[in-house]
Amino acid sequence: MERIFTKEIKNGEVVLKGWVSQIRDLGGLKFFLLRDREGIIQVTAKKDTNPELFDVISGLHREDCVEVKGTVKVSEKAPGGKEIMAKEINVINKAETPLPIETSDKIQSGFDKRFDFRFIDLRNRKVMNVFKIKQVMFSKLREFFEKNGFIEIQTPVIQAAGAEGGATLFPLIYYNKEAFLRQSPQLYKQILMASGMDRVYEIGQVFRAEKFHTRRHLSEYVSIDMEMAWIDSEDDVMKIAEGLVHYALKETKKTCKEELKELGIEMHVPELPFPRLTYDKALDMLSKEGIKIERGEDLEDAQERVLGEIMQRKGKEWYFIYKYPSRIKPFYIMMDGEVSRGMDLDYKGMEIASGGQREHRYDMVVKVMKQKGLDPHKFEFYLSAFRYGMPPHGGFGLGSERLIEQALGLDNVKETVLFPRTPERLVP
Ligand code: AMO
Repeated sequence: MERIFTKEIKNGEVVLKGWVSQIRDLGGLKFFLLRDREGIIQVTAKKDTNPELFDVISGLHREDCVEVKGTVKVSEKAPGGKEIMAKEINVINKAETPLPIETSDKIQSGFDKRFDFRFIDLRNRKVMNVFKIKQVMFSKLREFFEKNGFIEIQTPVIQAAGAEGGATLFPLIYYNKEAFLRQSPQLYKQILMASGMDRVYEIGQVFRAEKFHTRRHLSEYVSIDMEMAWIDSEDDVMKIAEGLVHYALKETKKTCKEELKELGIEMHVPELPFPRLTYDKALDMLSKEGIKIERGEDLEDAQERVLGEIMQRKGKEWYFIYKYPSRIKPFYIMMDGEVSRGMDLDYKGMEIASGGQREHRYDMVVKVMKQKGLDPHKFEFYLSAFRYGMPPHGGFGLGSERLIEQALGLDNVKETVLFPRTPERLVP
């Protein structure tokens, strides 16, 4: 007989495989809860009808791997209204005791312990649900890109030059040369705009050597990047960004009803279009709350949070900030004098995505690079794409972990990563 998941149990004979979650002894009746990926079911043995199995259950420990053959019985007392009357219980592999961390919701271990034993941590359904929802979210993000004519690309992770500033680069030795782990697919997605691909997206790991210990920084994260050609302004990019998150949230909410319910989360689907605040307007709004920011300075995390609260009071969780001063935007963003065509997308007070219209004129890119203290010679491979017919273009990079963190109301981006990389954590 083939093994089925607990969720698929109807009636008759079944074979289940999973972990022992809890064991109970009621004298003449012994039972345990068997947990597999999809749920939990009670497995019962009676002393008078099945003395041998009774002894097997006595020898079980929590988190042992077991195979159970038995018959489905309707039972009002059992969780889920059904139980399995065991005919055979095989212990496939034993778990050591005591367990290093808890798998139930009741006792929460600290982050460090949980990540050391992530494989056990994931046996907690609430933790597992985050990753089930994340998987659906990724497939919906992809679906949106496919529906809107974007071609999926993969660009190099090992790179010769970084696009996002030297401070956060991870260097490595590439044969005898210095190389870096990519901070972003920025340079390559732009090069491809000169190829005729027109619309591309990439979902992949990027690396930032950021010695921050915040709820929003990781040393390795998955960036959702897109780039599109023949645009008129940064507004074309904003339209794709808002369409993307609107679609992903709407469809994930529909698909993950059960998981969201178990987590006690009401996922909000934002209305389109999202508000577009100019940088000046954002500063004015903060100034009214007593927060003064020098014009020309970037918003800090705490200031972004206050802006998020102001916007939430207006019923808006999502909003763009655009028309940033040119001096705080990277060299690849188009600048109209002092004001840039860069934009950020914020979600409940946290920056989720950043992008804008790019500079596509060779002379201008070189000029701005020099102004920002970069050596154009190091970027020859990138700059040559601007010399043989580069169309106007733009795009953004969106942090997938921050998106999931905010959508699920989690306290830290690390909750959304199976094996997080932080300044202190390189294993597991
Ligand atoms: P930026 O550096 O702003 O832009 O990054 C884009 C988005 O990536 C996420 N992010 C991070 N998430 C977790 N940990 C980090 N250390 C971290 N750093 C950034 C954020 C952020 O909004 N090349 C440009 C994008 C573009 O213009 O297309 C870039 O990488 O959600």
